[in-house]
Amino acid sequence: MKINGQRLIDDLKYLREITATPGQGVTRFSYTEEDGRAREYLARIANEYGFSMETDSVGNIRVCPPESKGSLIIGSHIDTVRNGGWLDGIYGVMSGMEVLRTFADNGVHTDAAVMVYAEEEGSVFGSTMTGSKFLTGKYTADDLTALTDDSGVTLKEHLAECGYLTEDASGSSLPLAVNPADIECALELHIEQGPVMDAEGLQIGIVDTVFGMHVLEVTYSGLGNHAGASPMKGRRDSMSAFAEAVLAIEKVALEAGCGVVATIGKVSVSPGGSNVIPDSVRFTVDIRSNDDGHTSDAVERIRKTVCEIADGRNVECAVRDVADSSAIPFSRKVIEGMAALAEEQGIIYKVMDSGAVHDTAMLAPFTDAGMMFVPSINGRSHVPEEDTDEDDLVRGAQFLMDYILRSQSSH
Ligand code: HGY
Ligand code: MN
Ligand code: MN
Repeated sequence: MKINGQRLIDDLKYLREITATPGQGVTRFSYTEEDGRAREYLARIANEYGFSMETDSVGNIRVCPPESKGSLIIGSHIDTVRNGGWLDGIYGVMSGMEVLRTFADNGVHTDAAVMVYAEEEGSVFGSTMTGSKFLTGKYTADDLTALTDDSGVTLKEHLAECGYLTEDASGSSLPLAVNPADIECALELHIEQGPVMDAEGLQIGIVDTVFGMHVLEVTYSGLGNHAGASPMKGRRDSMSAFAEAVLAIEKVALEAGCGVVATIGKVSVSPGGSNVIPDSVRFTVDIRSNDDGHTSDAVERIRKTVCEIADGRNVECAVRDVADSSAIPFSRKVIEGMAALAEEQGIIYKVMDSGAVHDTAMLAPFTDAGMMFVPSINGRSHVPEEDTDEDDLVRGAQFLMDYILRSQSSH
């Protein structure tokens, strides 16, 4: 059964234009007007095919064909980073929609459904995989007020504004799109977002382990003052402390080896005048590896290092743990099934880890979960240059279709 590759590419090209930063990549933050327009596009397809489309209290979406039990979920996300690419997340969602449409077009039953996990990037609330963390109980109703955007507005307020949180959420009364206990298999098709497949000429990546991650937020508070009238000696400069910390953190990651990565991607300076010594600098540190021991060693070394730098410069240091998730291995059954299919089809594939995190990993403790990758040109992602050959995009979606057909027929 062949998917309609052109329809998939046309969908992706249409959705690429739903961005808050036209001409500068795709910016489609959760709970914004752009997010709403992408949801409307999904609703139009669901309506045309008579699929149900439910949105839960945190904004996760479930699209399900009328006869389907929805026991196999094909998931990903529609939100992006700022000035991101046109494929991250949305490729997996639209490939899932293409699979459901292909089954319907051919009059073949499936128990598959598509899941859109809300706020996967954490671009608004700082925590990745937010929707799937609620679905799997890592986050509870208490986190609706604990998670806030940069201006202090809580997730709960955003959700109420979008109309998703219709009742006063408390404890287990948070209505969610699926109960992981009802899921027999969770799959995700995604771009690799790294250099391996492009460099090695691979067609399909089969994911073994998704990296664990830990995000710290560090705030240095020094003494704000006049840039010209303050002698260099005796300054308590939080910007200089930040600069020293950046290079020290890089050194910790390089010395850790074992594939540990650490990134400082977001920094804010107060008050932010060119003629003012900052009174504070706040920055995030995103630390990851495929082994929780290595990740936590690096986290603790970095926590200690940033505090020592503060002491040495007589600035205060506050460290907040923003988000974390363990390194998660996918189901051997799914990995072996995908590898067997790739062998049979003569596809050039590799079983590999994922440095990027993905919602389907949150479901892995509850069900047979697995992921497949297609190459990213030049290994770029989370940038406007993110791209994948159309043949690779169609091959990936067809592989997803074939894997589902195979697993359905073996039931
Ligand atoms: O950060 C990640 O790995 C994912 O893109 N949210
Ligand atoms: Mn993604
Ligand atoms: Mn991403």
